[in-house]
Amino acid sequence: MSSRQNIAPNDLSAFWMPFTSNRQFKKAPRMFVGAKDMHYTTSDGRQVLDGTAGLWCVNAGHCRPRIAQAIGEQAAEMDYAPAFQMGHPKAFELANMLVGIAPDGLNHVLYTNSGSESVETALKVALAYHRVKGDGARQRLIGRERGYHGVNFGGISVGGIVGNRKMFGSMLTGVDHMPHTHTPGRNQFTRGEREGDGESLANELERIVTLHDASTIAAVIVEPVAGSTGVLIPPKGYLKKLREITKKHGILLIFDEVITGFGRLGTPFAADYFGVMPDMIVCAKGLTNGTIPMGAVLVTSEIHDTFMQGPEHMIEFFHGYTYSGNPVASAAGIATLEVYKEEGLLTRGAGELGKYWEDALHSLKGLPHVIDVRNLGLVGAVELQPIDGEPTKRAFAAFVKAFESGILIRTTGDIIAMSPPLIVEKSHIDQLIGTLSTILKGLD
Ligand code: PXG
Repeated sequence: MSSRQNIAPNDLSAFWMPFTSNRQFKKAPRMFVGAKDMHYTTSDGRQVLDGTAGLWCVNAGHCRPRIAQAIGEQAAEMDYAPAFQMGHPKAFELANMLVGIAPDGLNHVLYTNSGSESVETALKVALAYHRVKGDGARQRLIGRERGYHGVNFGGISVGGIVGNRKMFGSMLTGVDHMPHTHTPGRNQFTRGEREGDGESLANELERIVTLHDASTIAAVIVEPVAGSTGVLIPPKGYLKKLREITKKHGILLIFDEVITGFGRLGTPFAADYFGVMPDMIVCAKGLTNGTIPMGAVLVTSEIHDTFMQGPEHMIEFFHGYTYSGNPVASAAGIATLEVYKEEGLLTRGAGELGKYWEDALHSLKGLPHVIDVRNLGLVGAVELQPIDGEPTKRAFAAFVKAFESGILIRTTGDIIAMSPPLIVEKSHIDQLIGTLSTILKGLD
């Protein structure tokens, strides 16, 4: 008999889990089996408060009936339509809704299935845009140290997280990186954006432009607030200055808003929060409230129109995915944006609730191991002093204890990151931060 038939359905070995310590997990699995609004249900029947909106994506809270219904209906009515040379109404409807909430000027949408694919798509648009304009020498892409732009080759090349890069060879050539914006020792425990070094940090881009010459650079890509690396808030004036420099040199500016998009900062997009208009916005996650994989790239009319030339029967941009604008994903996106709108979720993190979140987070200052607290909108991070010689161990212990104590947090290195669903109430914030405080007091 082949060994195939001997594998029990609940055997954990076949699934090689992503970004997971597989051996640790499989010895002591942490399983969710249900979710509703602000909570998960574990396989042993416990309620866990979701302090991270899943993985920064369930912005409207879990299992919203409207979204579930839209998905079910669409799957029954028309499951799939070819993405190339054919259309279906909901992909267009969602694109119009997205443009409706996007900053003015971002008028066209390319669909993808994830943040990583959105990044690759935006980088390819940037390269092709310059080439179509007859400026094909602009091939360099500039990212930033500690940046996270997904896990595909373009994204890890412009990204700046060593663990995500070092195994994979030389990756894309012609890439350079600006310094990250975190200056520990100078800006610990800042509430929101700090003053002081925004311009000087952005001017590092001028140095890179001087080195390579603007005529070789296609685009700069940054997360407005760096998420995965541990919530790094940019200093005041930084993004404005990056915009000035890129504009001056004819370089496209791409905001990777996979995390900051859809209300995380108390505005629809971070571009709104910072008052800076990029040439493209990359998004995913919150677009479908985490239900169905979908991402998007929003581009200006200038970029879009540049491609719309040549014979009309010709394909203008040789790029796309089997599932670009998938009907079920589109239906999920439409229902999600309706829920955001009706409940005012895209601006809920501004004002009083954001202030409450900030105060709660900063109440952790002074607790054992806490060396920094950072926040903006409804995102926050608590940085812990690593255990000597054993980086990440302390924060991971906090994560496991948190799960056992009924709260879901996220850790990256020795940083605890939190980003609750935007439906969060003050009582949830109290529970989240209260439990975390108890855990921190008991950590080795
Ligand atoms: N860009 C940014 C800014 C992201 O945060 C991606 C691209 C890639 O998206 P996909 O959908 O391909 O995973 C991301 C994803 C975490 C965490 O806890 C962050 C992400 C994904 C999973 C976990 O920091 N960000």
